[in-house]
Amino acid sequence: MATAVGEGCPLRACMVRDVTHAAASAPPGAALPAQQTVSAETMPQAIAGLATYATTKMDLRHPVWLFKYPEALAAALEQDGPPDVIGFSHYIWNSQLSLAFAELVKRRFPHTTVVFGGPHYPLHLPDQTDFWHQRLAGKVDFYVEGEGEPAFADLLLTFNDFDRKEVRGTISGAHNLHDDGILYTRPPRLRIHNLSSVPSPYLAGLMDEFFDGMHPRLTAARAEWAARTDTTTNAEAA
Ligand code: B12
Repeated sequence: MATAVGEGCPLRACMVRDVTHAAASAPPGAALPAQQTVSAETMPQAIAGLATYATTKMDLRHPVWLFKYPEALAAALEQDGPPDVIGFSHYIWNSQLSLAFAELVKRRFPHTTVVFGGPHYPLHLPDQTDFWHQRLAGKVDFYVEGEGEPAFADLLLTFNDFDRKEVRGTISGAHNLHDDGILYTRPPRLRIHNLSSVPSPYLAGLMDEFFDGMHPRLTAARAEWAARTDTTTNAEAA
């Protein structure tokens, strides 16, 4: 990778996860069911960890923007224009909303690279290939399988130097369906055992805006998750 740790990285990434569904908050033109409830009342700690980890690997010219509420993301995209990279968490409870946003972003901002991550992803290659063709193709550029922090940071560093079309199966844990129709994959790397390598998003102040009724998510779950053997993937461990 040509960009060394600590060198300037001009990319701007923004992310959304566990988004609140509301009739008025669907992205314009998206066919989303009208819902009125918060689908996950937890702070977006996982994506915030991606952000704090990334800052240990590169100097981002623009801080990573975190989003939980779709209204805020839609407003930011309207007002501030497209980011270079946008990441979406993909859980069973926000799958449709994340995919609708991804489709909208791809339609309006084709140069923005869309990265997905999270456990709502098949475990085995044949199913992953079907999943890409049936749900992700045309909306998502990369899917990070398993723990996201190192793979996401590697992707950001790579996009800093290379066109995303050149990235095929070179980053552990990152999958992408190339124009040639082949799903390029590399298995996730070993799990992070030293969780202090992911600086606390709470101490970094990234969670402050989400003390608005959302519940903090504690790392106990991850400690349990990380304590399992290295021979299983995150999804298998779950
Ligand atoms: C803690 C937990 C809960 C908590 C908190 C949930 C929350 N919203 O935060 C509670 C008890 C509330 C809960 C409830 C439910 N849960 Co739960 N829960 C978990 C558990 C045990 C740990 C999650 C966790 O904190 N992991 C630690 C964080 C850091 O990891 P992470 O979220 O996976 O994020 C990492 C990667 O996925 C990836 N990543 C995530 N987003 C992104 C985005 C990008 C761009 C990238 C690159 C990477 C990336 O990188 C992150 C950092 O490494 C997991 C099982 C597990 N062992 O993972 C199930 C799990 C997430 N839950 C699950 C389910 C189904 C539910 C329920 C729907 C159950 C039910 N029927 O009611 C509810 C609904 C929750 C809701 N809407 O909020 C499923 C989700 C399956 C799926 N396909 O999405 C899981 C995976 C368990 C399972 N195997 O079935 N849950």
